[in-house]
Amino acid sequence: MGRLIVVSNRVNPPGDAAVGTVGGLAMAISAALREYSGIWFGWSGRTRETFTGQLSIQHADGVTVALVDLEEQDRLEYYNGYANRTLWPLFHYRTDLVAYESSFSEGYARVNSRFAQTLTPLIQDDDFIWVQDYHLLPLAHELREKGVANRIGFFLHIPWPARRLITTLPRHAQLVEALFDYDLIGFQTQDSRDAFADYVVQAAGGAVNEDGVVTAFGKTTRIGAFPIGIDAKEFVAASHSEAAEVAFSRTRASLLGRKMILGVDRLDYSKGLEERFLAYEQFLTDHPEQQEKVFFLQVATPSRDEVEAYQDIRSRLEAVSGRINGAFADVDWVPIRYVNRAYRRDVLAGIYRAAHIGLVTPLRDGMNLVAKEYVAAQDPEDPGVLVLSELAGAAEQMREALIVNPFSREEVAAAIERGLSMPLEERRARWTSLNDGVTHDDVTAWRDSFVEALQR
Ligand code: GDG
Repeated sequence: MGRLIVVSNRVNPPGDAAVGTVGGLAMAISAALREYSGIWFGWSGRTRETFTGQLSIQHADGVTVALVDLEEQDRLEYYNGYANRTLWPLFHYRTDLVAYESSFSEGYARVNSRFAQTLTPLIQDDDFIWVQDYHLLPLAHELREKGVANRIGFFLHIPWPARRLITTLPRHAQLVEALFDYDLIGFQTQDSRDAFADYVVQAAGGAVNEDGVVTAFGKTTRIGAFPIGIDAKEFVAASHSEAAEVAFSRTRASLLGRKMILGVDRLDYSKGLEERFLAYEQFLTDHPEQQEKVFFLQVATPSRDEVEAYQDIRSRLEAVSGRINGAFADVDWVPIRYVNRAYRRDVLAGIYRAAHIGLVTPLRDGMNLVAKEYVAAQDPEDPGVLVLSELAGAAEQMREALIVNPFSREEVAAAIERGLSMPLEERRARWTSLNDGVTHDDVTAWRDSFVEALQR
């Protein structure tokens, strides 16, 4: 069997795992690459004056990492531009935030072509290639143009939007047609897979059969839902680590007998943080008897802060949390602790375990791994309650969570109240069933099912 080549916008070299901030996805990809003696190819995150296509190659932990530098213009037009100001908001249903600039689509095409140009010489005949996410939708097309005939698969980590949304994108047909140069296209959910199929049939006049074989633009590919999971074993171990125990005890001690509601997110408008803060305010208003008995910890790690919409959401959240704290706080109690920093993964696991409610209410999310991590980190004897948005991909699998509409303050407030008063027996029953899913459908299962389908 050939080698596996994983291509993604950014690469987390396996050695970084020691720092403890590398996510489960990076670890799973590293593990797959070790198994297939593979290569992980992507942007170094650095820019230089002109593009040279020169690769920096490192060998870490049985995996070869190949990194390429881009130009400053690429960063602005491809990364901050088309990827994060056009595709990300559009695919998360925020058409109000979408920028349609021709320089962005040119930059996106240029970088995909540069990726193909630098990657092609590394490819051997029996390698198979797995491309990750929305930054690289047309990469297979670029590789095919350079004569690459290998198996190439694609996995989309974010939602595939409804047809009426994707058709607002200039040259959408070109973008979708390019996807037909993959041999397999994987989505997080059945819902995304169906939305793609709907586009193929209704907008492209193509056909989809029940095995997921799709034909359009005179080409054929396959589609499927491959819901991503977490490395549950690793995360359970992290939640028992010394760092986690310390974080757990520190957090619980700071509660002074109160109950804690927890949110953990990248600071992104798709995560519904403002709506979540307002729902919590609603809860405090609806249940004055709960004031001073709970508090809400929101960890929001700064992200993409060169993009204006991210600066906006950051200042809005500061204003809303400040206003709520001003309105409700007392000398010895603040209702919201809003933290803008990143924690080590093991520390985070301890914080999850200390929380009585995991509040995961994105307005749109491909999957949402925080929901799964929250479950994995719980104490089986005394587990917390997961409140989960029906608009997160995770809601297709995690039906035993308290499922809410994140746009409804009343619904979220009621779910918080229900979670806080849920009897131990019901908490255990719900958790057991959620945890079975998280353990069984883990990141290894995701990876293996995709790679097997690609080889088939
Ligand atoms: C995209 C899709 C899909 C967060 N704060 C800290 C920290 N995190 C980690 C979490 C979790 C990860 O970041 C976030 O993953 P999500 O899945 O919630 O969201 P995105 O970043 O938007 O990911 C998403 C995912 O891709 C995978 O396919 O599920 O839908 O949008 O692992 O733990 N990690 C550490 N410190 C923090 O402060 N160490």
